[in-house]
Amino acid sequence: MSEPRKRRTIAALATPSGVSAIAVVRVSGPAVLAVCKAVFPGFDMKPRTARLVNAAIDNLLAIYFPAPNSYTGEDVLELFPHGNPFIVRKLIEEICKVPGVRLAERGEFTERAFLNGKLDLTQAEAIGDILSANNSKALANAQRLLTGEISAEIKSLAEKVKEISALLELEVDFAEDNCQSQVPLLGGVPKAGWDILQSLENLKKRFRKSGWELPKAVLFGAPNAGKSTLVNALIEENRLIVSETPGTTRDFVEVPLHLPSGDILLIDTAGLANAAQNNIDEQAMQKTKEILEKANLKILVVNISVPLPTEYDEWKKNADLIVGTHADLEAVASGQWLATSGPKGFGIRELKESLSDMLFPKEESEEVWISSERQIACINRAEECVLGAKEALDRGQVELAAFEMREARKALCSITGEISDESVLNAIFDNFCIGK
Ligand SMILES: Nc1nc2c(ncn2[C@@H]2O[C@H](COP(=O)(O)OP(=O)(O)OP(=O)(O)O)[C@@H](O)[C@H]2O)c(=O)[nH]1
Ligand SMILES: [Mg+2]
Repeated sequence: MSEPRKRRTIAALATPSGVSAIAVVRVSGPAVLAVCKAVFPGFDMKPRTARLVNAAIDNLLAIYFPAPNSYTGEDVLELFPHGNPFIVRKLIEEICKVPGVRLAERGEFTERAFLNGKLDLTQAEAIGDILSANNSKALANAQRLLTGEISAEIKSLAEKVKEISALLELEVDFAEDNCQSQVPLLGGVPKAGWDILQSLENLKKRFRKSGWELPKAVLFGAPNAGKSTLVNALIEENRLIVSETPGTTRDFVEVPLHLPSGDILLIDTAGLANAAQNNIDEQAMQKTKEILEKANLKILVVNISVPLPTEYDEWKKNADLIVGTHADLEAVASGQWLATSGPKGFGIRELKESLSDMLFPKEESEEVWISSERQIACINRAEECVLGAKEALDRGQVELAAFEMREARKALCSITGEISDESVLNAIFDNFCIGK
C-alpha cells in the first residue's frame, strides 16, 4: 500500500449493502473536519457524543472521535444514515467530493489502526475471527486474541530468543577480538535456553482453523422413525416433508440450527433398512452412509412405540446419542434414550441442550488457540532457525548460530507486526472487507 494513500482521508460503508433500518459509514483521516464543514454544516462535533444532523441527503446520527482516541487513531467520523442504499451511495459521494477524501480499500481502517499502534497484527487478525465466530467458544477465543493474549506469549518468547542472541553475539565479539572467552562456548547458552524449542512446538499444536464451517449433527435410523418430524420440531418450522409412508426422505437435507452455545448443521437422512427395495432405496441409503462418515455427531433416532428394529444393536455402536420418538404414545421398546415427541414438543429443549453440550464441550482453563495460518508459518520459521542455531553451535559455528537466532527473533516479531513489510500487511488486510 503506497505512502500517499495512507495520508488521504478514507470513507466507506461499514455495514453490508442493502436495505436495513440503519447503515454505518466511517470516515477516517485528516480531512474529517473538512468533511463535517462541507457535508454537515450544523454539526457541533462534540467529541464522542451522538448528534442528530440534518444533512441535505438524510437526517442522520453522527459521532466524531478526534485523534488519537478513535479506532484508527486518526480523526474519525461515524455516521448512521437510514439503511437505504441510495442514501448511502449519495452520502459517500458527497463525502468523497471533499478534497483529500477517497473511498477506502479493503481492511484499510484496521490497517491504519495497526500503523498507528492501536492494534498489533494478531489483534487485527482477531477482528476477522470476531466477525466469523459462530459459537461461544470461538467467540471467547477471538476476544482473548483481541486483548493481545497470544501477542504477550510471543513477545516473551522473542525476548528469550533475544537473550540467547545476545550471548551468542558476545561469543562472536570475543572471537573477533581474539581474546579468551570468559564464558566458554556452549556454556554461553544455558541448557534451559533451548526450552524455546519446546514452547514453539507447543504453540504449533494450538492451531485451530477458524471459519464458517458448522459442526454437523446427522440423524439416522429406520424409515418412519420420526427423523424429519424431529428436525422440524428442533428448528420450530415445518420445513421437511413428513409422512406415514416409510421412505419419505430420500436425499439428505441440511438445515442450520441455533443451539445455546453455537450454530450447527442438522442433517436429516433417508431411513436405513436391512434390504433395499429398489435402486432408489439403495442410492438413498448409500448417501446416508456417506454423510454419516462426515458427521461430528451421530444421532440414532428410534420410534419407541413399536418394537426396536433388528439393526438397533449394530446402529447403537455407531451412535453418539440415541433419541426416542413417539414418547406421547405408549412405549413398547425399552432402552436408554432421550425420549421426545416432535408433534407434542416433549424433550425438544432437553435435546437441544444435549446437542449443545456435546458439540461445544466446556473445557476448563483452555489455552488460547491460534487461528492464523500466517502466524503458524512464522512460528515454523522461528523453530527452523532456533534448530539451525542449535545445530550450528554443536558444530562450533557461533557466528552462524547468532545469525540464525537473529532470524528466529525476526520471525517471532513478524507475528505481532513489530517487524513487518508491505507485502505481509497487504496479504492480511486484503482479506478484510471494505469498511473494516
Ligand atoms: N405420535 C407421534 N407421531 C410421530 C412422532 N414423530 C413422528 N411421527 C409420525 O411418524 C410418521 C413418520 O415420521 P417422519 O418424520 O416422516 O419419519 P422419518 O424418520 O423422517 O421417515 P423417512 O423419511 O421415511 O425415513 C409421520 O406420520 C409422523 O407424523 C411422534 O413423536 N409422535
Ligand atoms: Mg424423513
